Amino acid sequence: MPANGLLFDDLPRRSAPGAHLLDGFALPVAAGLLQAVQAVTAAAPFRHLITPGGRRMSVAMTNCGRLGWVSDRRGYRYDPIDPESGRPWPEMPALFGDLADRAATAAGFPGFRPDACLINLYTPGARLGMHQDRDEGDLTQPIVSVSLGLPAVFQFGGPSRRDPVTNIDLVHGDVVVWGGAWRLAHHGVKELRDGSHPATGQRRINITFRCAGGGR
Ligand code: MD3
Ligand code: FE
Repeated sequence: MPANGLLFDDLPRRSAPGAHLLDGFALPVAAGLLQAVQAVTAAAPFRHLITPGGRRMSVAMTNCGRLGWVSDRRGYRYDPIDPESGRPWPEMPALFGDLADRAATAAGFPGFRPDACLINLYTPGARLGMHQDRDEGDLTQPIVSVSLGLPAVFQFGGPSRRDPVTNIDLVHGDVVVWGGAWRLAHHGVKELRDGSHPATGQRRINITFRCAGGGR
């Protein structure tokens, strides 16, 4: 994978402006990010959400920031209140907002001010099926994704469910910025393999930053 380069420059027919892998971009702040995740989960613990179809997600989730992504039998939505606690989600740690803005700027999206931050926890066997992220109010803004801990095989396709799927490994410290033509690409994460990482033990944590509120 090219260092700090276009993610898809080796795949010219699938490349499009806006998708960038920033190899190891979060490494210098990884310990701080994990500490901040601890603080968030003390107030809003990881939980397994239920899909509208009634299935329990294998990935556990929580949120920080003004809006949090939630799923239940009624559907998917962004909500300012944590349904488990009845309180607002924890504030977004300053380190999160700073990293998200620096990564977005490095990828050509300056002035990124996410109002939602979804934190995913994978333990061995957890997976995320192919989906699009389209519940956000501002689809002109990218999504910034930070991977910590165990490596995962990330799958991405295209705007159509039938587009071919490519796999890439995301490892501890990787940051991906998905914008432009890639914003509505289908994507998923394969079943997490057993393993242990010095920073997280038998876990993978993925943090995504989103502009969910549509410019409010
Ligand atoms: C490509 N999370 O939370 S992050 C999600 O690793 C999600 O936990 C995955 O998909 C994870 O919704 C993948 C990478 C990602 C996030 C959003 C995207 C890739 C994307 C939006 C459009 C295209
Ligand atoms: Fe997603």
